Amino acid sequence: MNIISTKCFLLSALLTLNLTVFAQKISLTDLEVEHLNNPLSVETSAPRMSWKINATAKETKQASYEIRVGTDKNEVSKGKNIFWKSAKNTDQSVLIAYDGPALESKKRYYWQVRIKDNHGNTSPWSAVQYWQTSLKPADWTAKWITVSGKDTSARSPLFRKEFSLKKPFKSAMAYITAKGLYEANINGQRVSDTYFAPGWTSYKNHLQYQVYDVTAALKSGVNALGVTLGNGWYKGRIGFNNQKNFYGDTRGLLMQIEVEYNDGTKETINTDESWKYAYGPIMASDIYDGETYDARMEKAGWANTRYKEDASWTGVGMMEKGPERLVAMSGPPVRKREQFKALKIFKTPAGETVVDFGQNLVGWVMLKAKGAAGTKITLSHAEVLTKEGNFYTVNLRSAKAQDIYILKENTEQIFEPHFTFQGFRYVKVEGYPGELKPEDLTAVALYSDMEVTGKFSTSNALLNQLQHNIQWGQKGNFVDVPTDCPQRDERLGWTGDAQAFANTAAYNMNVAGFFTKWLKDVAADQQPNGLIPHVIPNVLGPNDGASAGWADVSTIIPWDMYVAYGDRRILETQYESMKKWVGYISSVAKDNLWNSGGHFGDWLFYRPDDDNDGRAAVTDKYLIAQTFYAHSTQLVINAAKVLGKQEDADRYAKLLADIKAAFVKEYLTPSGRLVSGTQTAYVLALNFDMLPEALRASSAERLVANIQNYGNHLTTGFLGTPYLCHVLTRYDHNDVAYKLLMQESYPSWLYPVKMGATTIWERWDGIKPNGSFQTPDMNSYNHYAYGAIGDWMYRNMAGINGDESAPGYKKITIRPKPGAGITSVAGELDTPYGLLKSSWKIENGIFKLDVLVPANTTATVILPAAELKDGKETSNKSEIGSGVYHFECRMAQVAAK
Ligand code: RAM
Repeated sequence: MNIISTKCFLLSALLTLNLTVFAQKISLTDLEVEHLNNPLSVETSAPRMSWKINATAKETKQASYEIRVGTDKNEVSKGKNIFWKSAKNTDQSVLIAYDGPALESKKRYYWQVRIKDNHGNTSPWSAVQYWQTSLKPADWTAKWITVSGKDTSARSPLFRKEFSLKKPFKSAMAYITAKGLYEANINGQRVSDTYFAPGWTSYKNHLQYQVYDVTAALKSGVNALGVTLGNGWYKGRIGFNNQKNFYGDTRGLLMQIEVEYNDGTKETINTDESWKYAYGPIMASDIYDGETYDARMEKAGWANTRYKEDASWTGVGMMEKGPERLVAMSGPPVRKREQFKALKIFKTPAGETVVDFGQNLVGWVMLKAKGAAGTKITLSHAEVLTKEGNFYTVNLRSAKAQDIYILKENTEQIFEPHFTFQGFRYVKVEGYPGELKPEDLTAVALYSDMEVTGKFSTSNALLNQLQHNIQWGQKGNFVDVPTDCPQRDERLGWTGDAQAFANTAAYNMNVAGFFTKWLKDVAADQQPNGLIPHVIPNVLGPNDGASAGWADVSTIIPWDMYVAYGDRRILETQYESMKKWVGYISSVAKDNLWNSGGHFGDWLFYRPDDDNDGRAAVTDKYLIAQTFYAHSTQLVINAAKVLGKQEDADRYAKLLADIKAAFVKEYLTPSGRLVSGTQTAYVLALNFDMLPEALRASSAERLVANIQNYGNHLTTGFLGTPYLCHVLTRYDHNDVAYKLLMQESYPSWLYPVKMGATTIWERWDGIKPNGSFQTPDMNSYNHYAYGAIGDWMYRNMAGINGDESAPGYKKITIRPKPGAGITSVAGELDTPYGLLKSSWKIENGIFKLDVLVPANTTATVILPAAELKDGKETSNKSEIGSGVYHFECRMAQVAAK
């Protein structure tokens, strides 16, 4: 080609490029399979694909899609060798199930999608994405290995093996799991940036394994594998009864690396009799107590090749396969997230050296130190200081929460623990050689790596801090399972807390995968008679369960996830468990009344110390139980309808009518008073529609009167709190809901904020107004349950609402309800369809709302008053499609309402 024709060619290429760009009015982003980006361990035979549509035109909807799947990336992108394709005229773009020929195990499938929209635009084919299928049981050829003899040492064993790859290879996958926790290395490098693998599940039922693409970590020739094991949840201390070895007394490792050579042949490297082990520098490690690391015991280069010292290592012991089922990991892994510099280092009145990181967080401290060999540095963790300013750990109960580092010879080292995490804002440092400087410490937050989906801010700084505290309560307690607290000798998957917070959690972050994983354990640990344990995974007694509002997690969270993510399969998978739970209640109920068994009731409700006036807000526990009996039954009806099980729906509808009738007979006086006159009683009765229609408005008045009687304070505990403001708003007392929200004195959401909280507290008065602490027996400063108000803030302040009839935000309602003199709110939610925004401000008496509606959805916008267009007022309700919109209305009208 001569120069001129090259130029012409370039010009025409550019033109084509420009034209294509111009023509691309729609494109596809955020492609996912089973809620994950290119997942490596998909267990289902019908993986579901989702995509989001980027569109410039308003009112864009998908008219049709075309998906193609194959096993070769290049060919898929050229449309060749496609073994499943699907083209449908539909606006479904979330969770489309693969429906082709049976998938092979441990194989990567590539896929691509393009769509047409309602305006006649066609998107280009999306980038090629993939999912990889999990192993079938017969694929496991590795053997379980452990130490030789009994596994009684507190130290962490290091397992090691070298092997050689003799030919050029194209791919290598590692499949790893452990009893205990593992940290795996290849050629001296961690195989991944994830922590606390294999995660915590109901180990006796199933144990997760992880899949890593280790192609880049391996090399031709000799390679080394090195894996450290820790006790973790499996063998370490678990629960408040000082249990050890709960799941088993022997740590074990199962690892299989499958290499595919360029010539198509394969080789597998397994854990087996050929491995060796020795004890390393982790002298003791336990989730509650912390870790002791003696750098003098390090074995330099042990996880790499050319480590000759392993001549003196011991041959491993072999372990029988247990009864557990190995399952592919389905939720997000734990990763390192935010890091915090030391804000200040100071001496307490007691003379201790303490570091303040400014945020109560969950994770650990990375410590830089240099000193004489044998120097012992102890880091202790605490959430709060006493009113005198001293380091306070009594509320950690028996959890030592201490990391101890013993230095080797005078070289600078950076320490961090491996198999433990602590909940802390302050760290006490003892034994540090030389002067401790802020740059010697970094606090690292670790939690399940969920994508942040929600943003919420207002013109009020205290509310913004509350939202911050809610988010940090979530971060600290979503460490592989949803826990009540992250710091004391507990840290358990308390079901009541999880159900109270699930909706708020789903606004803040994408928790679909996280809860899908945990719900499997809810079903796995459910007793054959339907009883749901108090904590999941269950480490209490098998029959410690069936508490109203706790066990109902089995119906509540599946439904919440269905509504938030449009995930019908969660309902399908959990449906039997949901029914079994309602079946359990029916089996213990008499005349349709659930009035037996032990219940936590409205846990941690308002209760003054010296209660001569009888102001404690005690709600009859069986009254509460009856409302949750109804709620769970209602959710089974909802699920039955979604799943097309009409007979079930009818049967449970009949049951529900009986449950409500029994409630009215037992707990409501003819004039409309509940036998417990508490806020929680009215809130639950109203929220779950327990009362005859005619009495609802007056009951809401009683609720308001009660709130006023406490000087506009809430008195609710774990069960009433999540619904309190919702009920007030629903029954036209939005102003009272705002009064509760804005209340700054105890008990209220903003009281802890005023007291300097950076997370949500377990109790309304974790720190009392005089600076003293609540009982150390149970006083966590990082407990998300009361953070459930976040759901109301997103729904009513930002106005962002989904719709049960078209879940996953396919249909949206934007209905902001301003109040309390707040002049602006900005809300965002990255829905399964894309980004949704709803932000408003009030200027010169005009309420101004800006909205972004994602493509392929529709929204109903309901303004607080009639819309103001060209100086004229029209309806306050509009139906819109995707795009950016602006609305205005007069605030005077709102105030007049
Ligand atoms: C304590 C915690 C937890 C709660 C149970 C009933 O362990 O407060 O959050 O769910 O009690």
